[in-house]
Amino acid sequence: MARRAPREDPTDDAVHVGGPKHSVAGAPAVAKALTMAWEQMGVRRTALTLARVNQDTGFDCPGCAWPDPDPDHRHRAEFCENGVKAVAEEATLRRVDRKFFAAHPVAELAERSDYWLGQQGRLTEPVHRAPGDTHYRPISWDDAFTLIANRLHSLPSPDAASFYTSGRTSNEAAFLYQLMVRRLGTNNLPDCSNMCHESSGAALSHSIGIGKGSVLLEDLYAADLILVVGQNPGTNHPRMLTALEKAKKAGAHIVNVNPLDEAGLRRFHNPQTPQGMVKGTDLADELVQVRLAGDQALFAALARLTVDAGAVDQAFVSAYCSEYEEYVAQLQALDWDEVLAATGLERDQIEGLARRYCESERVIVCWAMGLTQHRDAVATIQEITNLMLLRGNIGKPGAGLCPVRGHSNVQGDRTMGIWEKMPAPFRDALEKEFGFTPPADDGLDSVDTIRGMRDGRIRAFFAMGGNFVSATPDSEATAAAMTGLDLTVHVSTKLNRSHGLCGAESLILPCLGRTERDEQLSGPQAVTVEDSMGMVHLSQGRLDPASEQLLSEVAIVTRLAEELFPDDAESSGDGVDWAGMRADYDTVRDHIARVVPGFEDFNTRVRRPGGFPLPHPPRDRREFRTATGKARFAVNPLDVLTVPPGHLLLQTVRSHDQFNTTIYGLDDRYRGIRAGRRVVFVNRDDLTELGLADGEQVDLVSVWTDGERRAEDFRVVPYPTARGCAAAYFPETNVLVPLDSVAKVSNTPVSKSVVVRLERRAAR
Ligand SMILES: Nc1nc2c(c(=O)[nH]1)N[C@H]1C(S)=C(S)[C@@H](COP(=O)(O)OP(=O)(O)OC[C@H]3O[C@@H](n4cnc5c(=O)[nH]c(N)nc54)[C@H](O)[C@@H]3O)O[C@H]1N2
Ligand SMILES: Nc1nc2c(c(=O)[nH]1)N[C@H]1C(S)=C(S)[C@@H](COP(=O)(O)OP(=O)(O)OC[C@H]3O[C@@H](n4cnc5c(=O)[nH]c(N)nc54)[C@H](O)[C@@H]3O)O[C@H]1N2
Ligand code: SF4
Ligand SMILES: [Mo]
Repeated sequence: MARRAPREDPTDDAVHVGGPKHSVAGAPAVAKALTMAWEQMGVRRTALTLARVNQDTGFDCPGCAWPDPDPDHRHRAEFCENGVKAVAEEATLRRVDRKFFAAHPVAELAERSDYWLGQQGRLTEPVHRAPGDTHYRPISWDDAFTLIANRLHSLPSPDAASFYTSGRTSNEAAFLYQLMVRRLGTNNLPDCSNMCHESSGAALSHSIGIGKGSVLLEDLYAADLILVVGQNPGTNHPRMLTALEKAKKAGAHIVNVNPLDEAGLRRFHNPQTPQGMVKGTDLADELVQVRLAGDQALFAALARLTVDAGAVDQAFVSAYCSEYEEYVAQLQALDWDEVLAATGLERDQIEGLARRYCESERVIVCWAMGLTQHRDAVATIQEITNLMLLRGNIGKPGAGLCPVRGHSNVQGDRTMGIWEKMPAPFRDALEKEFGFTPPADDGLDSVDTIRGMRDGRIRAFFAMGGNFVSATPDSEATAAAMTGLDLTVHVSTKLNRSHGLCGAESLILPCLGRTERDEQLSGPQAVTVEDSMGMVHLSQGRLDPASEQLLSEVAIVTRLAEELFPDDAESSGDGVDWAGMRADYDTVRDHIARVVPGFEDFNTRVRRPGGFPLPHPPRDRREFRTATGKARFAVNPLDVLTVPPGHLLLQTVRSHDQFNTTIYGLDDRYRGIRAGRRVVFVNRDDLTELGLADGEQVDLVSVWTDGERRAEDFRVVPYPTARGCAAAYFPETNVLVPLDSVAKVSNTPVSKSVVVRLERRAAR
């Protein structure tokens, strides 16, 4: 099959609704993935590239952060449908060149959808839009670096710039990037984590002393009970289904806690085995169809029932935990009417689940965005942790907490110091290693960066990957803030809306992707990544770069740093040797080994097959480095979210054909949607109550203290979701999420419980 030209956006009336699927993966998934790959890269390149995904000597899948099995247990095809799409999106043969930029003014790019922009192909050379100019025009790398350095140096203070990171950046590039930014003098290092698992990190750091999950892949196979809460792995972590299938065969009971009965957790046809293709396995034994934002109440009720049943592991609690008495006192005040209203569940079902929890010796709770993007996300995750502590479900095989991360290296970027809140030990280690004093004050996260742009405190924005304008809340306000800046710089592989909605002066710096060969002075380079379970391993691309002009992210950072800090190049011996680190990434890893705990002997250990695990004190030896030196029961009062009559709670989710703001296609196969994205899923009974019919077109209007926001023209789809709840896709609905609607403590945008009403559109 020849590669096809990019498709245009179809009209909204093309959308086809077929109802949710009852089984997933299997032959249709393989067929769909290969068709998309062939369209983008042709047959030969597809075969060559896929043979190397997630293999020991290949590259890490640029999709999600789900871990790979150890090398002895890997299949020849160790990837999923959505991994293939992610690879095809990057390894595409389509190109955006100077003719493209001459033909499409910035004003036009600002109007295009992320789908259309992504379809144009890979960026091939650096481009610059001068202030007042209508177009991006080619610029040499040297001129680009000189210009950016001059602009950054002429800011009133380093804190007038903000440096974003998306989670695909390698450990090496991330480490150098934060080093450059801190050497410049600011901690303004927002990242996609701020919108993603920040709530998990904040909750777990307080409760167990480390912001990462405590579960390894083999633990899943030893669990008696696995709760999958607020997560849609069939779409977003497809190989997790393989792991759940194995867990199930080993005897685990699986419960899906979700307002939507996601097809991925129903029946799974494993494409890696012939039996799987034919028979399939029913994954979830039970659906707990909780109302949006009802999980804190649910888990508090489970904890109360555990205490009442006398099922607390007193030995564990007294040896390892603090604040137990305060916590139990609070549980005594639990109000069942409040629990039933918040969860929308029957008391029987909660009691049944509590019994199963108390009878299970080894329990794992997995979660993703369904928990983290709510106002009380941190309290909710702490409530889950409380429940798990009651029965010692941490630090033993087959049990633990498992936040499932999004971007393939989002966890690693944080480990490398991409964080606006710089911990003192990290700062001291940087100072000792590189001989300068990093800034001490906290910087701005993603939401505060937008506020800073809006208020004029931020004048320049630099992005290491990602699509800030589309991924962040309150799209209109954010776009206005971004276009009001003096300078925006985007290090990117593909075009997206942030390139059109840019500052007065703007640069796009095209970089290598995971799949591509990275040659430096000392020869071909590999980079490293950390998966969701804290395993660090190598990734080496082998494809010819999309253009000879592309630089690696490491090269871009180090060359810009040389322009920013010309004194470092003087061989006085005490500056940072940027050129040396660029020439040989082993040198970067030697620095990391001395700065970041857990990376001792990095270069040797990462070359072992499968890489190495990072230490996790609660998992490894039940050691909790919290403020009390013990695992902490967190006491958080219940504050149930109320919705005014005639309104619904809207969650914004991913379709099966997208990776965040990258839209691969317009179908959501498992939810029965084809050829369109402007749909809103609503419970049939709610539709009846609201006087709306299947297929009607509505505007979604969100209500917030500062006024209303509107997303126009969505088709109503009756769907089995919890009562009072609705769902629609992001980024189209980000316009509805108010900038000030953020989770307590973590400051994460509340993208999963937006109060909306549906307004019928006048008949057309
Ligand atoms: N193919 C593909 N893979 C991806 C991504 C992608 O876009 N496409 N994105 C990556 C990234 S960055 C991330 S963070 C992950 C995201 O992975 P997910 O978190 O699985 O992604 P979402 O689509 O946001 O789905 C949220 C799920 O939580 C449920 N949910 C929402 N609110 C609640 C609630 O209040 N309670 C409960 N119990 N459930 C709730 C929703 O119904 C939905 O099933 O996926 C990663 N992997
Ligand atoms: N309403 C709503 N909003 C959300 C969410 C939600 O559930 N609902 N989810 C949030 C979550 S969990 C996340 S993680 C964020 C995601 O926010 P981001 O990480 O900012 O967004 P992405 O869409 O993943 O970024 C895609 C862009 O990254 C660039 N890119 C791809 N690969 C590479 C690479 O190797 N190097 C470089 N330099 N660039 C590359 C491409 O140019 C591409 O256009 O969105 C958040 N926004
Ligand atoms: S599960 Fe995630 S990491 Fe694994 S192949 Fe699929 S997209 Fe890639
Ligand atoms: Mo994410």
